[in-house]
Amino acid sequence: MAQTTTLQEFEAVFPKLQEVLLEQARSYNLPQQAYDWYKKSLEFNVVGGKCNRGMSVVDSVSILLGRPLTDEEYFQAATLGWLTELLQAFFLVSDDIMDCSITRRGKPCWYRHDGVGMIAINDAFMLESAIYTLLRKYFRTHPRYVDLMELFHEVTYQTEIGQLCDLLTAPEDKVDLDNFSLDKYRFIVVYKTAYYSFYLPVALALYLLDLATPENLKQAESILIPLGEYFQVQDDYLDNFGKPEHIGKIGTDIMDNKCSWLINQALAIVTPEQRHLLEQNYGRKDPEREARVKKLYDELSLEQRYLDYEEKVVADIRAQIAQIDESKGLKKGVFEAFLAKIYKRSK
Ligand code: GPP
Ligand code: MG
Ligand code: MG
Ligand code: MG
Repeated sequence: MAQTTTLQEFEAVFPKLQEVLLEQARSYNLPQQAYDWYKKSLEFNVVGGKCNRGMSVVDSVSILLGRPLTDEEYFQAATLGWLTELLQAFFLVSDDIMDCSITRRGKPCWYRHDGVGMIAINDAFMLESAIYTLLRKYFRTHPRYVDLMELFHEVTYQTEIGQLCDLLTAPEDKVDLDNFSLDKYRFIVVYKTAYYSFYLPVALALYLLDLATPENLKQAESILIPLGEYFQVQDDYLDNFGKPEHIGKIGTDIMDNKCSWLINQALAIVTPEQRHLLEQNYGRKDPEREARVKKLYDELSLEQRYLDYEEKVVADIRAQIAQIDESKGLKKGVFEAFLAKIYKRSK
């Protein structure tokens, strides 16, 4: 049976990649102050997360090969893993500005650090650039280099259209609960989360091993997208029901007027009076009004509704995994590993 990587092994690869990025900056004679800034941004924004996406690339490669990786194979897979973490860092630094978030990974969001502010926007762009610097450095002669590059471009676009819909369904100045629907919800989460968090790591593993075909990529997508949808439902559930000390971030979905899973569930079962309460209190930057919505969520037993949803969706996903035809280069274990990592997660 193939090994699964540890955070410690995975993190051990990053210093070498960081050095490549800093070497690039030095080759442009970046002034010392800017060089130090870039180094700090890399250290603060890229390292320190759970690295589930990055480590999934390594584990997927190992499962697809059916054996532990050599040092060289580990380095290549972990490098692609770190590229997914750079993409994630680019998204999170930007998302926290757009969502007016306070904390991330248990610390103040980058844009809220002293002297950072809107420079964080440029820092986010530089995190994105770093992906292509490293991809070129290590994979330029790989037979699937262009596929790897196009995959990052496409997944970035997909995440951006999801984020656009997420933001447009959550205007700051106009609360209109009719604007929410489960169909819109599904579009938002599939694009803003599922492609980059679930499809990307597996597609990278298939390309790295030069096993990717249009058929197996489609089949992987058909399971990974529902998995990613489930993952974002968990994120929305934890936004309200998770403990900030435990999840490392303070939920903002109610005040931000988000088309979240919880509000969509609430709207499906509210009485007219309860709907009126939501209309008066949802999407306002006021902690007292937020507390009223939270209380209604409890009265509506949304926690239990979530637990029921979780059991049902996991049973569906397990049934889909069971149907995978392993003769096309995929392995059920790739998907089982993802599911095991997120089932009943509390952060
Ligand atoms: C998660 O949504 C989605 C993203 C982080 C993608 C952002 C995309 C960009 C193009 C910037 P979320 O806001 O619910 O995440 P969290 O709860 O972690 O803030
Ligand atoms: Mg967001
Ligand atoms: Mg956010
Ligand atoms: Mg969230």
